[in-house]
Amino acid sequence: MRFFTAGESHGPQLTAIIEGLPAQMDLTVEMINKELARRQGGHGRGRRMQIETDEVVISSGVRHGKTLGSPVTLSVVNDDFKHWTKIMGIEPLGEDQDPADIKRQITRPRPGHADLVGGMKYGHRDLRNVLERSSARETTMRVAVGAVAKKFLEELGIQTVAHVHEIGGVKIDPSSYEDLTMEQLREVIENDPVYCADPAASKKMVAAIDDAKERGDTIGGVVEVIIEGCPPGIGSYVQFDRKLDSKLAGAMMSINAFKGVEIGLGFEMARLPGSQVHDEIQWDEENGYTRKTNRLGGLEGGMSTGMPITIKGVMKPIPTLYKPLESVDIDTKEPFVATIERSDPCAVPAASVVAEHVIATALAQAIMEEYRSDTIDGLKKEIDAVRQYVKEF
Ligand code: EPS
Repeated sequence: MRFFTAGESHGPQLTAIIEGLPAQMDLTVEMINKELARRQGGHGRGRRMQIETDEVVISSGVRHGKTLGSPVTLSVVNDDFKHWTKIMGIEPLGEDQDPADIKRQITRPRPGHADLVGGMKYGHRDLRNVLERSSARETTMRVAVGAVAKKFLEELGIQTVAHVHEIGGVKIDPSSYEDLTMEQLREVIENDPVYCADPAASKKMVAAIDDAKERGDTIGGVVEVIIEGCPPGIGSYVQFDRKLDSKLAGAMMSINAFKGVEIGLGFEMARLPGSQVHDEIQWDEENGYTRKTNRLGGLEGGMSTGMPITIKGVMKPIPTLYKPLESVDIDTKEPFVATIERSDPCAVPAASVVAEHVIATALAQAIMEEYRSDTIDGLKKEIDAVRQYVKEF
């Protein structure tokens, strides 16, 4: 399965094309819209989210609610485009139009954004040409594609959930979610303003976001994705580019503003002896091979072990600040203090939804690389056969 996304933040629409999905799979706009709405939510979002109501249009690859096996095209209209038709127009400028008159041109790169290097790389002296695509608005389509991937995984008995672990230095108490089922965890976070399972931490996170907003600053955090039901042996140790952990980590790092990834205990492993890191193996008739603990986060040797996969990502504070940072105007080469741009003080809750969807997409791709049936029922049979085989191995 491969896919592309396209679209500028204030352009007419965002688009994705997915190719290689199995046929006969249930797919509706409702399944995707539910996830798009979650991505738009979470305490700490800015004014743009009051303008947009992201709703997907499916314009190919699905008929009467089922995938055809042909490419699936998804699109979401940018409601804000109506305010930007002149600035973001597609048609060439008329002879009577002076490019210098185009409004909202940007010659002042924001520290921490793609603005400056992107302008250099593509020869854009109006840095708007960079930020329109580097904007996290793009994650809308990654969630849309991921919602399709999540449906695919669900059909194979694989569940995913993501939650917020930390915001602005406030950490979750792990005992608040460790004993919850996936379903319970999903329910708890869906009713929480920052998608966090620990009510005490959540309150402090909301306060930290409000405080950052007041100070004209932004704050980052850590999100965790949990996957249950993945059969053992997805990915491989035989070649570096087939390792599942590297694919999942790469997917996490592809999210705007993400700067680091941890699998299982992650960086904590550096501080622990091997006896407290590796998970002892056991076997019983009902469950086959399992591990007594899951400190390696469901991955050994670049392959899924069959235990839950746990992967965390860290999001830096959004670099568009009301509190100005120093930069240099590319026309005058004079230093300036950044002007105020519209921004979200904290998008970590939304980023947890994005993380869940990009990880679901990467896992679905890895499964489709290894199991090749062209129908969803064919794939289900293959995966069920693997599950039976590994139990008796
Ligand atoms: C973003 C800036 C803001 C965010 C945007 C990402 O948009 P605007 O420039 O229109 O104020 O709201 O996020 C989204 C639009 C979204 O859908 O998540 C940026 O600079 O990355």
